[in-house]
Amino acid sequence: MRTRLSLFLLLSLLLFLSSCAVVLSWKKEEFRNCNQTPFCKRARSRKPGSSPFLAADVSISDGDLVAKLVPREPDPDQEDQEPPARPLALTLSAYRDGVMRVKIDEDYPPQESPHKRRFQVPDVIVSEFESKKLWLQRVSTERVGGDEGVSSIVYLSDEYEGVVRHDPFEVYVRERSSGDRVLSMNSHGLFDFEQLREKKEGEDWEERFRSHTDTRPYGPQSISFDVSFYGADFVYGIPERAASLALKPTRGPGIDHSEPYRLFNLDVFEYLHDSPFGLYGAIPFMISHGKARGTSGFFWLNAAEMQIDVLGEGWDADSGISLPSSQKRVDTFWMSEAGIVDAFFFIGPGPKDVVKQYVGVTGNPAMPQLFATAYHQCRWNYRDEEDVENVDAKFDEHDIPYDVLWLDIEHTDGKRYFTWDKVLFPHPEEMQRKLAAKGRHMVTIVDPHIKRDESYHIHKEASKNGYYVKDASGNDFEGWCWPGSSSYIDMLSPEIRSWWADKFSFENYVGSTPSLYIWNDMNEPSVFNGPELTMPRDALHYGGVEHRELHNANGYYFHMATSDGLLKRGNGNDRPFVLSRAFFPGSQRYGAVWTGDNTAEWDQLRVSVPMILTLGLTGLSFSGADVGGFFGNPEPELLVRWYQLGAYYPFFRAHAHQDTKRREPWLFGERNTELMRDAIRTRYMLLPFFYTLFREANVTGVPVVRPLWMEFPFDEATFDKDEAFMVGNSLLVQGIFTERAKHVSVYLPGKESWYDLRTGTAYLGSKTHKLEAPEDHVPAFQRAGTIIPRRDRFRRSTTQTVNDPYTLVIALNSSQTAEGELYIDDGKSFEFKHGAYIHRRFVFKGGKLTSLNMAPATSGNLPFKSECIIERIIILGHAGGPKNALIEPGNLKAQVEFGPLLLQGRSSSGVLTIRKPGIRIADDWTIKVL
Ligand code: NBV
Repeated sequence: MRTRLSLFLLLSLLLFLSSCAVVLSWKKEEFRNCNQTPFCKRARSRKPGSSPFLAADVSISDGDLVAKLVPREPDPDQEDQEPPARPLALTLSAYRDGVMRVKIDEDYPPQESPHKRRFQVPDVIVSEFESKKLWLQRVSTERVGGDEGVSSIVYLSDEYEGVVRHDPFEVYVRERSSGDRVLSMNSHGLFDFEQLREKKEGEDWEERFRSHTDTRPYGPQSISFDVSFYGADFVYGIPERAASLALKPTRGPGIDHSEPYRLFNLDVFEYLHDSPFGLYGAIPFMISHGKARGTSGFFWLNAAEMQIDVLGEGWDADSGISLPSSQKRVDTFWMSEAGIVDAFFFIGPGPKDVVKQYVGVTGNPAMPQLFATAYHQCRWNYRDEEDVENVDAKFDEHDIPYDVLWLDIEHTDGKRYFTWDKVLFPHPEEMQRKLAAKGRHMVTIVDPHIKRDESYHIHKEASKNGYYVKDASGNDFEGWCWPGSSSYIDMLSPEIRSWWADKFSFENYVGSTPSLYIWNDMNEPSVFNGPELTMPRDALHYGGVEHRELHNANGYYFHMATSDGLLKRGNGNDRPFVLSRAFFPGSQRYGAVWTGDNTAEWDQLRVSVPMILTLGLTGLSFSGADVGGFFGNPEPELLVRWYQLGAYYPFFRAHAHQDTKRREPWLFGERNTELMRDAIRTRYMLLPFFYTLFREANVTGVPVVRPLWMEFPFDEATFDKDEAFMVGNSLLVQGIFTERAKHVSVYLPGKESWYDLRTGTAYLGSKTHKLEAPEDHVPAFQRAGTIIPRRDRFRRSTTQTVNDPYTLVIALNSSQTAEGELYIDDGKSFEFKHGAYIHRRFVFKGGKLTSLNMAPATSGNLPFKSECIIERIIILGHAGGPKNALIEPGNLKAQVEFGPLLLQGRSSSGVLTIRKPGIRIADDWTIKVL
C-alpha cells in the first residue's frame, strides 16, 4: 500500500515537473498552426467568388433591414464543399454616431427547435448602445446592369448609407455624395457559414492534436468572410500578439508560409518578439487608416478561435473579381471556428471617432484610482512579511516613490487563493496596515484554477453547488495547474459570478483589508495538461455552451466577476483595481491588463510599444508590460532603459520571474539607482497629466498613449511608426532600444515645434532629428500649443500628494497660443460620477492665460473641493520678454523671470517662469503677462 502511494506521488511529481518543463520555454509544437486547425485550413483554401449565398426577401422589420441568405446550387468544381442546407437570416441595423451592425445566424423556423443553438456572446454590448438604434423606415432599391445588379439601400446618416447587394451577396457602407465605399464584407465572395447539421453515417467529427482528442459533438460550424477597408494604407488592431503596430500582410504575392493572425487566448511562455501568434487576450477589432479616406473599423463579436489574414496587394490578381471601386484598399479575411456573425462597421472618419464608436458598443474604460496610475513593485515572489517590510523601507531609504506592493502565488497556502501561507505571512492584515499607513496599497493574486481539496472551502462549495465547468461527459472538468489537480469555476453563469464576487468580502477573504486589490492571472484559462495548455474545446459551460464557443471570453468573465467582487466589497463606492492577463472586448470596463511573460531583451522592450499602442486602439487604455522583462536577468542598462520607457506606459509595474536575480532599483550601484529613481519620479511628476488622460479615456475611449497617426492623421510618415508614441495629445516619447546607443533618431510630426521635456530646447516639426542618446532619460518632447499640468514635489506615494501644488508647463506654438486640461477628483470613489470633480481648461492666447471650468453645470450635485494652488507656471517659446504678470480677479502682481531654469535638474534657456502666482486650481482666473 505504502509503495503504491509513493509510486503515485512520484508519478504525480514527474508529471508536474514535466509540465513545468513545458512551461519554461516557447515550444512551437505545443501550439496548432493554421494547417493543423481544420477550420482554418478549409477556409484558407477557398477561392474568391466561391461564396454559396445570395440575398433575398429583403424588407424592413422592427426598424432593421432583414433578409434571407439563400444557398446557391453547389459549385460542381468544389467537391469537398458541404452544400448549405437552409437559408441564413441577416439583420442589418443602423446606430447613431456612425455604426452599422450586421448579424447573420441560422434561420431556425419557429416550429423547429434545434438541439443546439449557436452561441451569441452575452454581456459585452453595453445597454446604452441599444438606445442609439436608428429605426430604419424604408429600404430603397438600386439596379446596376441586369437583374444581378440589384441592391437594397438604407439610410445610416446624412453622409453614409448601408448597401446589401443581392447576387452575389455583399454588404457595404458608402458615402452618399461620392458613392465611395468605406467598408465592405464579402466583396470577394469568400463568405461561408457551416451550418449545424446531423452527422452523416461514417463521418468522423473528432479532431486530434498531439495526445488530445476533441470530440466535436456538433461537427463543423465555422464561419469565414472577407472584409475590405477602402482608402486605407494600413490596418491595425486585433491584439494580442508581439508584432508591429501596422499589421503586415500574411497572404499574397511574395509572402510564403505566413500564419494568419491568430486570436485564441493562450498561456504562451517566452513568446517571440515578432510573431502573428496570438497571446493571452483577443479583441477581434481591426482599424484601418489612410491618407485618402481617414479611419474606419470592423469588429466581430465572437468568442471562438479566430484567425485573420491581411491580404497583400495583388492577392486576388487571378480571381477574376474586380471591385467597382478604384479606391486604394486593404483586404482582409476573417475565420472563426463557431458562433454567429455579429459584426460592427465603424465609419470613422477620424481615428478618435472609430475608437469612440467601438467603446460605444463595448463600454468605456473604467476610471482607475489614482494609486493605480502610479508605480507598482512586483516580483514572483516577495518571500514573506519581513521581505515586504524591507523592500518597502528601502524605497523610502532611497527616496523612490511607489504606491503598490504585489504578492504572487507563493503567498498562499498551497496555491489555494484567498488564503495565506501561515508561516510566511502570519499577519497579513498588519502587513497591509503598515503599508497603508504610508499611503501604500497591496495587490494579491487570485487565479481561476481551484485546488481540488475537500478541506478548501472554495472547492467544497463549488463542487457541492455544481459551479465548475464540466468535461465533455458532464463531470467536473479536472486539469493540472499550480495547485495540482484543479477545477475551474464556470463564470458564464451570473449566479456563479455573484457567488465568486462574494468571496472578496472582508469576512470571506480572511486577512484582506480595504487597501488590498487583486491580480487575475492564468485566466485564458491556463491548463498545463490541456490541449495547447488550455481547456479542451468540448468542455461544457452553463447553458450547454461549449468551451470552443466561449474560449476567448473566459478570462473576461473571470475579470468581470472579480471586479464585481471588489465593487460589492466597497459597497459600490470604491473603484476596483483588478489586473487581468486574458481579455476580450469589454475588458476595459473591469480594469487593467498587461502583456504577460515577456523576456529581459532589447527586442522585447521595443515590441512593448506596438503591443501597448494596439491595446489602447482597441479600448484597453490601461495596459503595460513587465518593466525589466519577466524572464531572464536584464543588464542594468536594459533595466534602466525599461524604467525610462515604462514610466510612460499607462500601467507602470516592474515584475520578474521567481528564478531571476533580485532587481529592485537600488541593487545596481548608486548611478543606476539614481537613473531609475529619476524615471519613476518623472512618472510621479506627470501624474496629474496622466490622471487627466485616464479621465479622457473613461469618457471617450481615446487611449492614454496613442500612435502618432492618431494625433497626426494626415502625416503619412507616421502611419507605420511604432517606436515612438504620444502620451495624450501633448507628449511624444521615443524609446531607446539598443545597448550603448550613442544616437537616437526621432521623427517629430506636424508643422509646429516640439520642446525637449528636460531642457526646453525647441525642435522643428515634420523632421527627423538625429540626437545624442542621453543616458539619463529617453527622449520626450512637449508639442507646441499644449499645456501640461504637473506636480513637482516628491513624496513616498500618491496619497501624500493630495494637497500639493501644481506646476503648469505651457509650450507655445507659432501663434503664441496653447491649451491643456486638468482633471482632479478624490482619486478613489465613484463620487465623480455625481459631479464631485474639478475639470479645468487652460487657454493661453494674446499673452493671457485663462482657467475655464469644464465641468458642465448639469454634471451632478456632489461638490469636490480642493484648496490646491498653482505654484509655478513655465512658459516655453515666449517671443517677448515680459516682466510682470497681472492676475485677475484681484488685480494682483506676480513675478516673472526670464532665462535659464532648472527643469528636472538640467539647465534650460529661454524660458519664462511665473513663480508663486498663488491662484487656486478650483477657481476661474486669468493671468496676463506684461
Ligand atoms: O504567478 C506566477 C506567474 C506570474 O508571475 C506571471 O506574471 C504570469 O504571467 N504566472 C504567469 C504563472 C507562471 C509563469 C511561468
